[in-house]
Amino acid sequence: MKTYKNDFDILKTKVNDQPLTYLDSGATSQKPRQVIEALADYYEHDNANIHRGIYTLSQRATDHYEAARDKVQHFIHAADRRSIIFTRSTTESLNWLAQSYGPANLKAGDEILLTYMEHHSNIVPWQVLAQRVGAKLKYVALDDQGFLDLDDLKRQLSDKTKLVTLTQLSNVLGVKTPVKEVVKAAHAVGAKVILDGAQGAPHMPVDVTDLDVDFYAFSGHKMMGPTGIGVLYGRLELLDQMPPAQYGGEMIERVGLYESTYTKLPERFEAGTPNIAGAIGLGAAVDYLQSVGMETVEAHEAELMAYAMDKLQAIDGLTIYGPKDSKQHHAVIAFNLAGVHPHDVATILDQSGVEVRAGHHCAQPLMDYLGVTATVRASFYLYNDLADIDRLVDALKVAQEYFAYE
Ligand code: C6P
Repeated sequence: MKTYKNDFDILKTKVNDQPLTYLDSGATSQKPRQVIEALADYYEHDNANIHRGIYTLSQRATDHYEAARDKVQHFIHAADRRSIIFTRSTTESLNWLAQSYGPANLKAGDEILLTYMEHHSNIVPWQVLAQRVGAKLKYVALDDQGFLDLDDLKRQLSDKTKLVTLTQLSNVLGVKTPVKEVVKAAHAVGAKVILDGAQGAPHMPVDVTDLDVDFYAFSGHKMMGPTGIGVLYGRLELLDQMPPAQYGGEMIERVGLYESTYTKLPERFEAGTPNIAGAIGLGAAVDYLQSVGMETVEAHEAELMAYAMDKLQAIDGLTIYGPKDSKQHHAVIAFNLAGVHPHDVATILDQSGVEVRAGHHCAQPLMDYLGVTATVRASFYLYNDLADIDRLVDALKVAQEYFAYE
């Protein structure tokens, strides 16, 4: 298995006097040197505000920022660069849709279809919208392995459904959702589809044009980019009709004392000084991922997953949530050790330098659905290798011994 660790200096660090085994990329990924250098390079050589200055430095900063937009456009195969709006995160992208697209397009009695595996960021904004306009939220069931129940989705779709909003990859169950089938069924009743790509964009090739989704949201920090930068992709004609999400500088055409007109896409959605460095860093992350190739990223992770599933399933008293077939399970493995609280497991693992997440993973409705309050979660990325999984397994055995599991 090829190693990519050398591009990530942080992986040479120690925690608790142990070599770092980073298995929490689902929460945020590490950044390769290429991304860190792009950020430093921007601040050292090109830093200026964008779109405003007539001077050279500002033009240079603007060029880098807009080049990052082009890179993102090509990364997700959007037909038009104006469809790429820079936001702060997946969370902000989804909130903007709920606050801006929502009230302009939904009314009392309309329905929004979600799934039981959504992250809080793809639930709470819709609850607030539903309360605001009098719409109703409905949830699509999962089967006993955690896959989306397409039949249930089709049963629940009707001409009242205005939005279907779902994750591309569950941050707990590791399942992919059947996006194309969902889009086909939703469009047949005239509903729009929002895809939460927070866990999708980092791990698989994405083609929003082929998927035919109406909106796509994702975060830079989970795909080797900096924190504080995210993306909202929208179908051009939908973005064009959507009221701005925020108002202020940069997004205007002409400001009068009592009324203003707004500029064109994408600037209309980027009020104020944007996260210029963040966008440039995200562009560098896209370059990095593309230099490896998203198919290679996927294949590398599939190998890790196959190895990890085998090793974890062999541990007595360990329950894995989501499909047991490693080919159907991606990027994250959520599990529990019988008789040991997930927080205790994570604390013991930390003593061995193995960093995993424990808790509800911002998916409390899914935890309720699974009948648990919390799980441990190990999540992988390109820079992990088989030795990381061996260290996870060894540390889990230490945890079992510590808590004297029989
Ligand atoms: N999940 C996790 O550890 P932000 O925080 O805006 O970058 O991403 C929100 C988000 C939305 N959808 C899904 C499917 C997600 O997994 C996340 C973030 C992290 O699982 C932090 S809770």
